[in-house]
Amino acid sequence: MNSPFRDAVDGATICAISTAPGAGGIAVIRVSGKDALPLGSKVFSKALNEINDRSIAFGKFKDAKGIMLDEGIALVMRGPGSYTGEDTVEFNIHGSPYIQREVMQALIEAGCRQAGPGEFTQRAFLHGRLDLTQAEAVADLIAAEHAGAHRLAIDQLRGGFAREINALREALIGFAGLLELELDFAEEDVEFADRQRFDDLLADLLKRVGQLADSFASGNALKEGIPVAIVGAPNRGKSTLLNALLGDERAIVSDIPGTTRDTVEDACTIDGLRFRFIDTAGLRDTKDQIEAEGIRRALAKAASAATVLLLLDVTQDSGEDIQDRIDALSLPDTAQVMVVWNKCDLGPKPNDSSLGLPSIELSAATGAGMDALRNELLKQHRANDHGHQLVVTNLRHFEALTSAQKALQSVRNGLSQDTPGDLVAVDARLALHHLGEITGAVHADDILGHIFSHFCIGK
Ligand SMILES: Nc1nc2c(ncn2[C@@H]2O[C@H](COP(=O)(O)OP(=O)(O)OP(=O)(O)O)[C@@H](O)[C@H]2O)c(=O)[nH]1
Ligand SMILES: [Mg+2]
Repeated sequence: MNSPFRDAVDGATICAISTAPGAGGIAVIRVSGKDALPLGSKVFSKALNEINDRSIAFGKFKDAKGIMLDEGIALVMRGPGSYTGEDTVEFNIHGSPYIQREVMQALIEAGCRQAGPGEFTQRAFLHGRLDLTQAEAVADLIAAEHAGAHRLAIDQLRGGFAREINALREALIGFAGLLELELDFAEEDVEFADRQRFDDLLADLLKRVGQLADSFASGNALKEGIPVAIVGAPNRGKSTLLNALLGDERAIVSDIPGTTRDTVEDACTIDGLRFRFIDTAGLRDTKDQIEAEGIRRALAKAASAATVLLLLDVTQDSGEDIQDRIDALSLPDTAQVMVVWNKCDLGPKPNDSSLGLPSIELSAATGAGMDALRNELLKQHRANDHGHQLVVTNLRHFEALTSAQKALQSVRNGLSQDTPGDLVAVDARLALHHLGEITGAVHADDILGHIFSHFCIGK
C-alpha cells in the first residue's frame, strides 16, 4: 500500500475475538497483518494462501500439538481491499469460550499478537481506508442504542462530514499559499491576492465552520438524549412522572415534601428520538443546606435543558402565578417551557390559557394523558431533527472546529488591521491544523491512542 502512515503500523500480525464475550452459537476470530495467511494456516487444516480473495473454506482447527479443536469456516480477504488494508482472515468457530480461548492461544503460539482495543480500525485509518471521522463513526455505530444515534453514525461513516472539512481545508490551503508567496517576495512589497477576495473567502469559511460548530448542541442532544428537566414545587409528582416516562421505578416517590434531594436522570427513546429526563429537587425556600444545594442543582439542570416541564398539581396550584414561577427559574431564551398539570385523576386543571405555552393535563400515577406529553415533546424536537444534514456529534470535532474558528477570526482581523503577513500566516496554518485534526490529515499519536482505546477489542 502506498500509505504515508505505513511505518506507523508495527510489523505484527494481530488477532482478536470480534464477537461479544461469553458463549454463543458462533464466534468470530479475526487475524490481520502481512502474515495473516501463513500464520492463520498453522491453526487451520487448509492452506489459506490457496483460497481466493473474499472466499470461504470449510476446515478443521487444531492447536499447536495438532489436536483437533473444532471445525468451521475461514474467510480470506486480501489487502489492500480489506477493512484494515492488510491481508485478513476471519475464522468462524463454534462459540464456546473454551474453543475461542484455545484457537486464540494457537494463533498466538503460531506468532500472532493479541490486538489492542480498536487496533483493526486503527490500522484501517493508518492505511488510508478510513479517515478519522469515519473510524470514530464505526465506534459510534457499535455503541448506538437508538435510531437517532444510529443514523448520525451512518451519515458520518458515509464520509460527508470529512468531505466538507476537506473542502474547507482546500479553500484555506489556497489562501495560505498565496499569503506565503507574498512573504517570499516581501521586499518587493507585492500583493498577489485581492484583499477583498481574501476577506470574502474568510467570511465564507467562518460561516461554514460556525454552522458546523453550532450544530453540536443539537447533534449531541440527538445522540446522548435531548435534556428535559422536570421542575416544580415539592410533592407535585415530579419523581412519579420521571418513573412513568421511563417505565421504571427510578426515583423514590413519597408524600413527604422534599423527598428528592439530588437530580436523578435517565434516558429513554420515544418514537426513535432519544430523550434524557431529569428529575429534580422540589423548589421551595429552605434553611436546610443539603436541600438548598439540591435546589441549586435543579435550577442549573433547568437552565441547561432543551425543554423544561413545569409540574403543577391540580389540587394545590392555581393558574395565576405560573409566569412568576417560570421567571424564578431564570431560564435562557432558548429554553422551551411546557406547563404540565399533574394529578388530573383528582380534579380538573385550572385555566392557564393566557400564558400561550403548551399545557398538558395528565396523571403520572394512572398514566392518563402521558401520550399527549410524549406527542408534545416529539412535536417540539422533531423540528430540530436535521434529517441528513451535517451535524457535529463528537466533542473532539466540536473543540477542533471552535479552535479553527478562533484562528480564522484572527486571520481575518489580521488582514483588516494590516498585521505583518508572517503573523497572519501563522494563524492560517493554525486553522489548517485544527481542521486537519478532525479528519486525521494531521494527527498526534496520543490523540489516536485516546480515540482507539475506547473501541472494543476485535474491531
Ligand atoms: N393521585 C395522584 N397522586 C400522585 C400523582 N402523581 C404523584 N402522586 C403522589 O404525590 C406524592 C408526591 O409524589 P412525588 O413524585 O414524590 O413528588 P415530587 O414532586 O417528586 O416531590 P419532591 O421530590 O418532594 O419534590 C406521592 O404520594 C405520589 O404518589 C398523580 O398523578 N395522582
Ligand atoms: Mg421527587
